[in-house]
Amino acid sequence: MKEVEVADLFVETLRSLGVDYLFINPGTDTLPIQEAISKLRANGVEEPRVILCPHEGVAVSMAEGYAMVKGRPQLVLVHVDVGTLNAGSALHNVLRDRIPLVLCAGVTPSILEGRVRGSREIHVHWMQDVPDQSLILRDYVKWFYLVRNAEHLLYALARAFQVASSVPEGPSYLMLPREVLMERRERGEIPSPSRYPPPSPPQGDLRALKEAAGAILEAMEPVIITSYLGRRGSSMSPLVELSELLSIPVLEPKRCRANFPTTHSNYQGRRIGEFVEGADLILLVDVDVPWLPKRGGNPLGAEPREDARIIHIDIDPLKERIPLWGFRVDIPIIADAGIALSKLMAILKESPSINSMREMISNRAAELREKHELWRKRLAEEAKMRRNIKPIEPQWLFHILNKIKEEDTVIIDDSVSNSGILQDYLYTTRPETFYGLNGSNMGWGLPAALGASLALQDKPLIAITGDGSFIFSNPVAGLWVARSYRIPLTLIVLNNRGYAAVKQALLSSYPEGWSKATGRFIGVDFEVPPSYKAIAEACGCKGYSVEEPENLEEILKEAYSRGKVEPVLVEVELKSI
Ligand SMILES: Cc1ncc(C[n+]2csc(CCOP(=O)(O)OP(=O)(O)O)c2C)c(N)n1
Ligand SMILES: [Mg+2]
Repeated sequence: MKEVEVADLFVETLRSLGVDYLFINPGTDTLPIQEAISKLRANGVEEPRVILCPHEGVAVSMAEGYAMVKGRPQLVLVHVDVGTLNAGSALHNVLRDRIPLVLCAGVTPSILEGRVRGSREIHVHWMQDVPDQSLILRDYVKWFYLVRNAEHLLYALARAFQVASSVPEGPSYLMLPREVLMERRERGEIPSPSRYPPPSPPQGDLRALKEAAGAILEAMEPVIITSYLGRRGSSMSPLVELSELLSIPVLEPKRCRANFPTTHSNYQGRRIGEFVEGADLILLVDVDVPWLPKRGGNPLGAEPREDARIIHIDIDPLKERIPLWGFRVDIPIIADAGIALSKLMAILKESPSINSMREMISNRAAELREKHELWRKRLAEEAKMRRNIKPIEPQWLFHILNKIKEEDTVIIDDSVSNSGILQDYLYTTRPETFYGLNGSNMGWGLPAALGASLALQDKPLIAITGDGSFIFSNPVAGLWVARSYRIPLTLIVLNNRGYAAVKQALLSSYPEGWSKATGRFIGVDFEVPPSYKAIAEACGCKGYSVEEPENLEEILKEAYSRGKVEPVLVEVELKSI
């Protein structure tokens, strides 16, 4: 039988694992895989496609962006300990956003003598020898494994994909020693990944759902709070049905997905405090932080009633990866929330008590409509009041952007301190048209949007990022990828000359502090910001800059239309922090 290199078997397996793209940043340990792909290409096989990412953070966030749209894990391949360290903070988002992803890193050769193929040969092979490479990111992966021999490499690979794809999804980490990849062996049977599928997600325990239905029917003032239900597009419609059946307001403390049509009269935005405090029943659906401690005028601050019953339907109700969670729940239900909501609906619809509730339900509907319309009217007025204000105000920006974007335009939200306003103004009506960062690692927007755009193919995409987050994202690496691989997108950089989020937090923690009294805030502003437009142009992308509120619409329109076919950056000058 013909001998092959183990790396050949590795790359041949990737296709069957659903890998369309390999996001790579190479080193001496990844050479066998690069060589194997070259061999594949020579044989006319063009998949998986390879994207060279000149920074590992870009590779991880691109793979995240792709998987969040497609639902399938992709492969990121990086260089030993150093590549893993660079990948690290982007991996925080993958874990927090519950996105399936497989990260592979090489391992420096452990065989010192040169007799074995792949063994140590250059200076860095000693420098990159660390006691336990997995320690770098153990807290950020669901599963990790050091491949010790060729025999089990493919089983480990299949398992890495299986674990990453099982709910709650997340990253797997596989460490690949070079000697193993370069080993020659007879082409044995490649284990079929179809024999290692992820288990189907839990559907919701019927007894618990019946109990939940009973509690919902008894409630006079129920509310629904969600954040990432829309991770499966089909979940939006059961939520609409449930909200309509009983006229229950739907709130989003942090929109991470398109969960509910935001133009629906039951939709009440982020006004958590206003709705939660009177509620006697709170239905939490796929949400990590439903409200915040009450403080100042924050609309997310709330103290639920002591006697409020709380139901929680979530793919991850335990939040095991958040050591201290603390929200009390009476009826926790682990389930794919879309499926569980459909089952809940079936139970509710059969209930005889619904008929006697008709009047109350229609009164609630009318009340919610009025609240929704008043709120929308107020938002529109607030935007219009700012139409001539320079520097441009975010309300005006997002009001205009909302007019320009189409119903199926995909929004990637990395707008940090402006994310609440963005959420208020940008209508999200269709499933799978909104992706917001749930994690907290800055630098996500550009690379995540690039990955999403690859997955979306011809669908238009607008990404909005803070200037700080943009700089964190390794913009030269990201924009180089955008240009080199001709990935279309419209990226809006919110230039407020610094870290508004940190400044706001400082003020809120030290309302009477030195920073406030002296007006000198340390470590938050970019006094002399770079030209973001010039950075785009230096990378071969089209760049725009807008300062005048009256030019905003025209420039955004032009940028958006170009951004459908090429990478475009628009820098919008907002008020300095
Ligand atoms: C990697 C990383 N470093 C630091 C922080 C802390 N941090 C949170 S928000 C923020 C500022 C982000 O600035 P920008 O993107 O300009 O958004 P703005 O606050 O101005 O809206 C920082 C530094 C973080 N979340 N992630
Ligand atoms: Mg900023």
